[in-house]
Amino acid sequence: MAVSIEQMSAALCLVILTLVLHPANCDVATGVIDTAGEAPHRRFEYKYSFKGPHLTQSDGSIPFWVHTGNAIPSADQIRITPSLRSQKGSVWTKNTVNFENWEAEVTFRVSGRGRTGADGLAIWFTSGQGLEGPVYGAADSWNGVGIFFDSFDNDGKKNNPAILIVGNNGNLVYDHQNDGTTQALGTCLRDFRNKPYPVRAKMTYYKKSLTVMINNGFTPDRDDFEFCAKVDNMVIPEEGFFGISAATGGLADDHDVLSFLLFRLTEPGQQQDPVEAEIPEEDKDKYREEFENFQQDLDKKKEDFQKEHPDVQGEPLNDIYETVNDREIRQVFEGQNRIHLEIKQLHRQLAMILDEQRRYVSVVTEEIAKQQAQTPPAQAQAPSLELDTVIATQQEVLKNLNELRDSFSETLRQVASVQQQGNAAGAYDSVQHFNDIKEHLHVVKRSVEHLVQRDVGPGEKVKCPDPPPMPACLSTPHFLIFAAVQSVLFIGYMMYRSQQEAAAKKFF
Ligand SMILES: [Ca+2]
Ligand SMILES: [Ca+2]
Repeated sequence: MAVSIEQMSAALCLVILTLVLHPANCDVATGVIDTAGEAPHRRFEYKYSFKGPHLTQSDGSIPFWVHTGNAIPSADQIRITPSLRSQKGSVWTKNTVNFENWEAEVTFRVSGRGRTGADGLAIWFTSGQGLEGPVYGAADSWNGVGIFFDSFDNDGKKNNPAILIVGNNGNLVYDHQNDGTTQALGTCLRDFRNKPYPVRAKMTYYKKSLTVMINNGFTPDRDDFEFCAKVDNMVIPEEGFFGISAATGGLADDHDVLSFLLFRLTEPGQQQDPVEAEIPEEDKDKYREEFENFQQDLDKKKEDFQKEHPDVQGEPLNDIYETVNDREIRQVFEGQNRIHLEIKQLHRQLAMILDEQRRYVSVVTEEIAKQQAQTPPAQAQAPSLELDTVIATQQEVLKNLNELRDSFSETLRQVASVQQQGNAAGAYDSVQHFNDIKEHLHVVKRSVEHLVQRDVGPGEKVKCPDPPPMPACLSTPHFLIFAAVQSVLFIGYMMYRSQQEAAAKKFF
C-alpha cells in the first residue's frame, strides 16, 4: 500500500511537472520545421520519461520504466553499465508508445579512463521490449530503429566514436565486426566520450523523417545542438517501446543516462490533445500549488538528511578520479592563469617605473621653469658671464681640493713610513718627520684659508642661480675644518703612541 501511495505521489509530481515545465501548446524548437515554416506542437510525456534528481523510488525502481542486466538506477542517473568488463544493461518503457510523431531527448555521459572505450550505447524504438543480446547489450534482429553511439573501432578504420541510425524489420543481423557501416541509414562522426558536460541527443520522428541532433557536451548550453543525420521515409512500427542499452567488452566505459524526455509532436493546426482540455484552470493552479509544497518538502528532507549525515557526499565515486582529458584541460587552464598573473605583475612594475620617470621629468621641468622665472631681465644679458665665473670658481675649488688630497696622501705616506721605521730610526728622524708633517699641515691650512677667503670675499661674490633641491650635505668649509681637526688628532695620537713605545723599550 505504501508503494502505491508513493507511485501515486510520483505520478502526481510528474503530472505537475508536465504542467509547470511544459505548458500546453508551447512551440519549442524541435529541430524540425513544418513545410509551412511552423514548428510542430510539443507536449511532454511523463509516462515515457525519467529525469533526476529523484529518478528512483524508495525501492530502487524507476517509475514507468524497467531495468535489466547490469543497469544500476540511482537518484540522479541510471548507470546502464559500470566500467567493468563484459557488462550489459538496459532500461525500457513499461508501456508502448503509439504517437505518430515524437521527439526524444536523451542526456548521457560515456566516460572512461582509457583513450578508447567500449562498446557503446544504443537508444531504441522497437516493437518488442528489449531482451539482453549482443547489440550494445540488447537483442539482435529487432523490429524498429536503433541509434547507436559506437565507441569501439571494431573494423579498424579509425572512424569511431561514431553515431549510426540502423533500421531493422526483424530480419537483419547486426554486423558488429564492421561497426554496422553497410547497414547504417545515416551516420556521423562525433566523439561523445569524456566530455566536460553531458552529451545530449535529440531524435525527432516527424512526418516519417528521423532527424538526429547532437549537443557535444563542450558547453553548458543545453540548446547547443548540431545536425548529425537525417533519414527520410523511415518506416518504424506504429507501436513500440523506447529503450536505452549499453555494453562493455575488453575495454569498459561507464554509460550513464541522466535523463530521457519524450515529447509528443502534433502538426500545427491539428486538434489539440483532449487531455489538455480536460484539466480546468483551477485544477492546474491546485496541482501547481501541490507541486510547490511537494518540492519544498523534498528540499527540507534533503537538508535534514545532509545535517544528519554530514560525511555522506552526493557526488558519485566517479568524480573523485580525473580523466586524462580533464587533467589536460585543467593544466592548460592553470598554465594560462599563471601567465596571466605574470603579465599582470609586469604591467604593475612597468606602471611604477613610468610613474617615477614622470615624476623626475616634472621636477626637472619645474626647476627649469623656476630658474627662468627667477632670472631678472636686467641680468639676462650676462648669464653666460656669471656662469663662466661660477665654473672658474668651481674649478679652482676642485684644484685646491685635489692639492689638499695630495697633501693628505703625502702625510699618510709619511705616517706609514714612520710606523715602519718606528723602532729602527732614532729620535732625530722622528722629529724630522714630524717637522715635515707640520710643514704640510701649514700648506693645508694656507689652502683652506685661501679657499675661505675666496668664498667670502665681498668683491668676488657672484650671485648663482638656485641649484635644484639637493639632499642636505656637508658644506666645503665645514668639511675642511673637520678634516684638519681629524688630522691633528690622528697625528697627536701617533706621536703619543711612538713615545709610549719608546718608553716601553727602555724597560727591556
Ligand atoms: Ca564498434
Ligand atoms: Ca569503425
